[in-house]
Amino acid sequence: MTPVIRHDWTFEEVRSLYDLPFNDLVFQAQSVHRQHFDPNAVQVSTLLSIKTGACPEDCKYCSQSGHYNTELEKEKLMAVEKVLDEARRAKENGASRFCMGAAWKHPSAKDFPHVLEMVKGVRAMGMETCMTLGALSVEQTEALAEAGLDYYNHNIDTSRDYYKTIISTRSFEDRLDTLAHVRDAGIKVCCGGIVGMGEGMNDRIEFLKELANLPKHPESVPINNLVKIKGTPLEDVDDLDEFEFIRMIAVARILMPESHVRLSAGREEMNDQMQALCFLAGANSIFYGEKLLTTPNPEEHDDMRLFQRLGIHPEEIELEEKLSHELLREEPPTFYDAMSH
Ligand code: SAM
Ligand code: DTB
Ligand code: SF4
Repeated sequence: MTPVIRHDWTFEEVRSLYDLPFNDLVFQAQSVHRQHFDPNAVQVSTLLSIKTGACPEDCKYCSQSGHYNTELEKEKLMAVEKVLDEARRAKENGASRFCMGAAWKHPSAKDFPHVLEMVKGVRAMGMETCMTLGALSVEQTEALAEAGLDYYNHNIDTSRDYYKTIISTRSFEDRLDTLAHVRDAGIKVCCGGIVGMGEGMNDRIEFLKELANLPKHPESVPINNLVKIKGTPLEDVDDLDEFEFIRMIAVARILMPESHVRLSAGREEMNDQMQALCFLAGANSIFYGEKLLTTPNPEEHDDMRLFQRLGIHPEEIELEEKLSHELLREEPPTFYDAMSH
């Protein structure tokens, strides 16, 4: 029998999934999904940009690259207390994970101790922590693990081949190196990419194949639909067909059955029906809160309403965090508690 978790997918195999009739593909993805997850639970993360803009990298999709004039307001590293205030707010609103992003090539020796304090502070609130700070050395990765970081986000973004046309200031291999450090330090990996950047179907298939053939499947796989940013080289790129996007979610679900697949950037432009189809195709995580890093995300009450209409509930946080609440004899807030705020 074919093992459930595979790391040896061929291009042809992935392509034949991608090419299935839409109903067959979504049915297969939903069947796989049900074997591994509660089909009505969606994990909820909130994002915060802790250092914004003036990034030395030249990612052609990004509002924060210093190479393009995107009229973004730049901000240096936020104070730890301010970050913790935002995390508290996210928790009150029902998020179970707090993701902090910085526009760096890599964290500097000066900034790094503050970042460690942020991890410790957010964890102490009983939330899962996630960071995305660019490339990491082995030492930095180990220090983050020690501070209690749960997830590190580091995307491969697209196929190896197309990567070169999107980013010139670092390589696909550099990304794989940091991912290896993160995995080796025992931090969970969040790794995915962006579609709708003018890539071809073969690039999308190669991208999913690369993710599925990593030594271990990333625990979290964000699939972002490009948010077009004025001033970047991709500002006028053609939209990706919506069914192609749903196919990406479905194939990711089939290739990586135990991973959370995140319906990530781009939800602001999607209607409820499109998002419902993404959940049906196996997406089971979202970013929640009115802002992603620099661009808008759906309003919180719209997401709550969508969850209620679909009978979806937010996924429970891990046992370890629940235990800490029990020790404090307090009830962890639920997503729907936030509705009465
Ligand atoms: N600077 C760090 C890095 O690149 O690793 C972390 C932050 S970066 C903004 C995180 C990810 O967000 C990128 O890898 C990319 O996949 C996604 N992203 C950035 N800008 C986007 C956009 N305009 N539309 C969709 N996704 C985007
Ligand atoms: C990921 O894959 N998507 C998030 C997160 N990882 C850090 C970021 C999306 C950013 C969308 C554009 C913006 O808001 O600047
Ligand atoms: Fe910098 Fe990350 Fe944006 Fe690239 S994606 S320009 S590394 S913030």
